[in-house]
Amino acid sequence: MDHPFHLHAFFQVLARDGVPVADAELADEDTVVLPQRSTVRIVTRFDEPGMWMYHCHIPEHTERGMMGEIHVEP
Ligand SMILES: [Cu+2]
Repeated sequence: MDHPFHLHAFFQVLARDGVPVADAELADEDTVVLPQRSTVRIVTRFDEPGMWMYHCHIPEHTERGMMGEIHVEP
């Protein structure tokens, strides 16, 4: 099934399944839908050090462990 991946920071999707997205599609987002067995490459910038959370936006998936933190050091 699809997973709406959410990061607690804005990012841009650079590629889907290894294929670069068109410049016109580049936009700041905080959620991207990931179809089953797909990948995305994103770029982001963290303005502050700390722990930045990411998770699937489907609550049952988050509760089952589809979440994590990115530790940003100063
Ligand atoms: Cu999910």
